[in-house]
Amino acid sequence: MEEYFASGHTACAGCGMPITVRHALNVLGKDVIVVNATSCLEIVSSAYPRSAWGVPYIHSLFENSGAIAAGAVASLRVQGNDHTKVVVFAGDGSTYDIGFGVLSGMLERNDDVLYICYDNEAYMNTGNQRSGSTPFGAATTTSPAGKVNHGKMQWKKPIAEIIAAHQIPYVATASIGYMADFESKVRKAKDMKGARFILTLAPCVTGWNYDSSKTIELAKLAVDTGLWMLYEIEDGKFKLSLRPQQFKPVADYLKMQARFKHLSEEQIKTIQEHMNKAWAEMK
Ligand SMILES: Cc1ncc(C[n+]2csc(CCOP(=O)(O)OP(=O)(O)O)c2C)c(N)n1
Ligand SMILES: [Mg+2]
Repeated sequence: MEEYFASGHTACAGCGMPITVRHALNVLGKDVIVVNATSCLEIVSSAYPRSAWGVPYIHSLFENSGAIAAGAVASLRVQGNDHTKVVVFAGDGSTYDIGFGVLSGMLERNDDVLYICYDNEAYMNTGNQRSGSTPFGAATTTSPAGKVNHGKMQWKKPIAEIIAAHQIPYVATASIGYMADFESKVRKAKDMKGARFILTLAPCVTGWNYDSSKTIELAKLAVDTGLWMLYEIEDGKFKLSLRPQQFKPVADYLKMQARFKHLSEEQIKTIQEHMNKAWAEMK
């Protein structure tokens, strides 16, 4: 099989992000233009004079990947090209926070763009600062755990729901722990028109601080504990992709990662209850 995201990039061993990008591009194929917001992905893949990209690639600012992608689509269509897909890869810092205004505009105009956010739950490239995506209780350099705070004090921003409120044709959540599900969502989104959004959980070895051989296991456990829900919202219709027969305790997931190591049993219970409530609301 031809690869469009080559080995030899400089991501950490076990990083979830190149796994996300490589598998998405294998499904999308050659006829794409990638727009990539400033992030770990840009740094590890495009240090001049080397490049990991086997497809055309534009690095955008942190805040404007939505606008660059919309411009690329407009330019292609004016040239009579209605087949090349424009795909954004962006991190959570860009998607949830700093690029959100421009992304919201892209969604509201229903620009013909597939936007894939690899969510590693913090600003990792600059050394693990908290983002709107960082989960409750996680320690980062700007939400440290100490005597007063137990890591981040706020809950994760429900970005997929906020995106879905723009009434675009397709919104989905995925995890690299369930690769066939992720790939089938990319395949479906590929052939749709208008704005499509896929949010993928992509563990970060250094920021989450776990054994680098456990990336896929962790990405699977996030789903199996119910903390990361897999679903699609297609033309406004919600469809759950997978419901674990029996949820594993959230502690199984939290205890594998040093970013949660300070949490008390009481705080873990709070997270368990929050997860139970999220599932009750989803139903
Ligand atoms: C407007 C702006 N603010 C801050 C930065 C510095 N910066 C570069 S990458 C980055 C972190 C990106 O976080 P995320 O989007 O989650 O991607 P990750 O690095 O985690 O892959 C930051 C803060 C920047 N480039 N532009
Ligand atoms: Mg990030």
